[in-house]
Order: sequence, then C-alpha cells, then structure tokens
Amino acid sequence: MNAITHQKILAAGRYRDVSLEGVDRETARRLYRFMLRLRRCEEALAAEYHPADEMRCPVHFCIGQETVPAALSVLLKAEDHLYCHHRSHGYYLAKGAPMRAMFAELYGKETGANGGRAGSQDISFPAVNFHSGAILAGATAVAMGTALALKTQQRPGVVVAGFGESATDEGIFWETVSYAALRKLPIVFVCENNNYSVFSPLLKRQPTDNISEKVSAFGMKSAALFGNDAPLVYRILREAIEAARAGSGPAFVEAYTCRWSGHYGPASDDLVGYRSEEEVRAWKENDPIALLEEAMAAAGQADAAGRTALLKEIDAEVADCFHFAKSSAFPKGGDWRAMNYAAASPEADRLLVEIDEAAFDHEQVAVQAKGY
Ligand SMILES: Cc1ncc(C[n+]2csc(CCOP(=O)(O)OP(=O)(O)O)c2C)c(N)n1
Ligand SMILES: [Mg+2]
Repeated sequence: MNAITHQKILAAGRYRDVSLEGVDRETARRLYRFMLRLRRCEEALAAEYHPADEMRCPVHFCIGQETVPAALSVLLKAEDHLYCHHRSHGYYLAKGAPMRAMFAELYGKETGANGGRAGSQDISFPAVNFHSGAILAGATAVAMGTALALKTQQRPGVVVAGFGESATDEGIFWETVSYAALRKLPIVFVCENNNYSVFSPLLKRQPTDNISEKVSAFGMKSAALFGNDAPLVYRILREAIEAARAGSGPAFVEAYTCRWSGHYGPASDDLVGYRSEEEVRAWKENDPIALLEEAMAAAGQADAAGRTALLKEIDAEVADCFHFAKSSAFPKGGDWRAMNYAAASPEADRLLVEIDEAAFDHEQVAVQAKGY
C-alpha cells in the first residue's frame, strides 16, 4: 500500500504541516494569487452556467484542486509545453493563456481560444504551448511525443502532462511511462489523484491504489504527496522539473486531492451516493487556499486587507471576461479545410471534406441539453 492514501488523509483530519520553507515571499504571493484567481473565475463560471445556459459545452470545474496549476504557473517557462485532460481551466491559465479567450471559448464564440469550436475540455492555446484533450491519457502520449521531439532536435524546454488518476486505468499511459523512462525524456507527469473517475473510486478500478509505486517499477522517479499543500506541491514539482530540464529524465508526481464540485457542471452529484458528505466536508476543511493563507498570515505575508484588494482586482477581470465572451459573435462556419490544424494531411482533408456543411448549425439556435 502507498504511504499516503485517501483513507489516511481523511483519518488525519485538519492538516497542519504547511511550511513556506524553500518558497520565497514572491513565490508564495504568486501561488496564492493564482489559486484565488482560478477559484474565483471558476466559481463565477459555475454560478453563471445554469440557468442562463449560454455556455456551449460541458465544463469540468477544478475547484479544490488549485495547487498543481498554481505551482506550474510559477515553474514553467515560455519554451515549455503543457498538456492536460478535460479538467483544463487551471492548466490553461497556468501556461499564461488569456482568461478572456477561455471564457469566449466556453461560450462558443469566434473570439475563443479555438474560435469557439473546442470548448472547455479540448481547449488549446498553441501560442503558449498549451493543449488539452478529453480522451483519457491521450494527451500523455502526445506530450511524450513532444518531449521526444525536444530531445531528438536538441531544443530547450520541458514538457509537463497533467491528468487525473483515471488516466492510469488506460494502457497507453503505461506505454508512455515506459518509453519516457527508457529514453530519459524531459517530461514530468503530474497526476491529480482525486480518487474518482466520475463516480468510481480507484479501488473499484484497480486492485491496488499504489499508482506512484507502480510507476517506479517502470524505472521512473516517482513521488506521492498531500496535494492540497501548495508549497509542498511547488517544491516537489520544482525538483522534478529542474531535473528534467537538466537532462536527468522524467518523473511522476502524484498529488492527492479532492474535486469539490460534481464530475462535470456546477451542481453537486453527491446525491448519487458515490462519496459521503463527511468525505467532502473533511477535504473542504483542508481547503488549499485557506491552508496557504494561514501559513502566509503566520509569516506576516497575508492579511484580510490584502485579500480584499486582490479579490477586487480578480472580480473586475472576471466581469470583463464575461462581457467580452457574451458580446462576441458566434463563428461563421466557413471553409472546414482552412481549419485543419495540419493542412498538409491528406487523410484529415478527406475527412473534413466529407463533413456535411449543411448539417452545421450556423445560428447555434439549439442550446445544450440541461444534463450538461
Ligand atoms: C478513453 C476515455 N474513456 C472514457 C472517457 C469518459 N470519461 C471522461 S472523464 C472520465 C473520468 C476521469 O477521471 P480522472 O481521470 O480521474 O479525472 P477527474 O475527472 O477525476 O479529474 C471518464 C471516464 C474518456 N473521456 N476517455
Ligand atoms: Mg479522478
């Protein structure tokens, strides 16, 4: 069994070990600001999702899981590449992609990051080397391919692949880990282990819950840690990313955490009965933002006035993003072939030509069913 498990975290109650050791004042401020900005923007999106029903895609919120994106926002450079799964908003913002284009993408507008055609779970922003993908573990293999390209072409930079623990239910994840270890690729795999794949707990999907131990059996450095401790997540990821950058090869980091919302959409799905009220309450008592705030306050680095000023600034940005998204136009349709990311691919062109142009709802009259 793992040294750390969800059961052990819940049994331990309130976590009291946040330490700012190795995290300078400016880094702590950046981690805190990032988490607050992400939390606030997601809470605003969640509040607006229903009953307005104007967003054109399913949305997976990461409220409660802010530490990994926050650490990456400090650690990654422009030349680095970040790939992630369907719970994409934190990662998108971590790579410095604009919040306005994210909101517009969710609203299906032409000013969106992908012209309104990808939505939340397939959003990308190639200009900052950010890509997400809804196919579980799919992005891990693509990320590994990017790391292979960096290495063989001797280009600078590291690749980070972020995903939930359910990616490790997929065979391609293990092939990816094996090959990355074999070739000592400059890649860091970050698993946000929130214990659930939709409604299924990990121990109903795999015979053991020792993901990081299994990964180390493939010859890769791996670590498991309490994922709501932002400075700890930062320190461990810094070590892994610096090592990959220095040519020492890949690493796997497993951050135990909890998503506060339902699997998708703003509503709680706890009524289904797959996890208990006590479990979610216990995790909320270990709110990653509150934990960091307390440690910073104890060190004289945070206070109520600072928080109020920060929230005012963030709320103004979020309001601007809503205005931008809602007042933008829907995409016009247009030539599908021009939208082909790799226009040189004859197979992709053939598939695109076969799409029935008339079947496209140019006016976007139909609104997503409420189930999303
Ligand atoms: C290959 C594949 N199988 C099934 C799905 C359907 N699916 C979407 S999200 C999800 C659960 C994902 O759980 P996890 O990876 O742990 O991430 P979390 O949602 O917990 O953040 C599933 C099964 C999918 N997207 N891709
Ligand atoms: Mg999960």
